[in-house]
Amino acid sequence: MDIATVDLYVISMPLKSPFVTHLGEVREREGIIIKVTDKDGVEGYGEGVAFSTPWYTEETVRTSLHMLEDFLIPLLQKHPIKHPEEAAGLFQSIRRNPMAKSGLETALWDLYAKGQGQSLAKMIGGTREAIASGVVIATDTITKALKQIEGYLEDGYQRIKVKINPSQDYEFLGAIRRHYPNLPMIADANSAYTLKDIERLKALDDFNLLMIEQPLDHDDIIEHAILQEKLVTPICLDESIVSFEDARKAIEIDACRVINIKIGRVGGLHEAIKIHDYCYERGIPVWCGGMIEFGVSRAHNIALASLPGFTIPGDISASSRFWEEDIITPEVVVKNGSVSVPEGPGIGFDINEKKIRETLLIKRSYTFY
Ligand code: OSB
Ligand code: MG
Repeated sequence: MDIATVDLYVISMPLKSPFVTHLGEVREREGIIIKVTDKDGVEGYGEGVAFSTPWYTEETVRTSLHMLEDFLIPLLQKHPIKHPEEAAGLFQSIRRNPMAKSGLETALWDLYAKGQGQSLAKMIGGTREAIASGVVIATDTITKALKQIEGYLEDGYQRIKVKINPSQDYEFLGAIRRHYPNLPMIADANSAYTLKDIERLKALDDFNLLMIEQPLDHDDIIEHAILQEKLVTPICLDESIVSFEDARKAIEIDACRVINIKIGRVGGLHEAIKIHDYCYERGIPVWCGGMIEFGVSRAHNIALASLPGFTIPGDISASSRFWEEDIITPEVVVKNGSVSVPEGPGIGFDINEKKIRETLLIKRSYTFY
């Protein structure tokens, strides 16, 4: 891979409506778009998905920028690679910071696939032409939740995920279930509970949930295993899985029966595929999580979710779920509950350069010699 330049674009865009969880609200989304250009002028795009503040994981936009410009890009300048598979190994000398690594690594995957004239989905072994789409309800009243669900079901989404916490769970999910007895539904707690809440969590078995996502703390996999033993509802881990090794250990001790894979959270496409392959061999279902992301990350998610083990609809919604106008063209659209997997080279979407310019906060460029 003959890299000529790497460009970083920090952008910021307001969400159409606030994304509310017990951890706080997201109203404005900052993100880092990473462009890698090779000496033939081929461009690959990745997205750094850390948030402005460390509410979901410890990374932020600023820490990602620091990692990229002071460590990851210099490492790539010093050690040229032949294939994107090599990036994850190269970045191992830098501890953690998976979202910063993933932003650059995914750009390299897009660049390589484009250089080969092949779609990224095909290149990584994707087998689907379309992927099933789900959507997240992140709001604080039952009235608002029911109204949003009605709209999303009209749009065709195949399953919903509802954010819960100890002051918004049994009654909230019960109200939704009464309106929609058969709707495939996930409850995501983002670590709002502890093992002291075991009776509260057992009560949620009443609602025939597809799964409960990350009920306990981000590093409580032992406690998740204790909880899983007591629940009928499968536990899905999100925050607890930041590497392949985490996934392997969690499965080994039965801390979860489903895994939400996010490319950024696990440090890149290579690691995400490794987790997929491990789970696929063992019959553990996986699905692709979301990060309130822009179109570049959404496009990488689509490629990932085309792998055969992604059997549950992911948090892969249309661009219009969050944005008035996305930074890719065409935008991601949901038709009959599905998103089609593009066949064009790389991620299969173009960059909406006008939108990048309009939302740009910081631009940095690095030349490779
Ligand atoms: O816990 O899955 C999560 C968004 C931001 C941070 C964490 C989570 C989420 C979501 C997915 O729930 C939202 C989306 O569809 O992008
Ligand atoms: Mg989650």
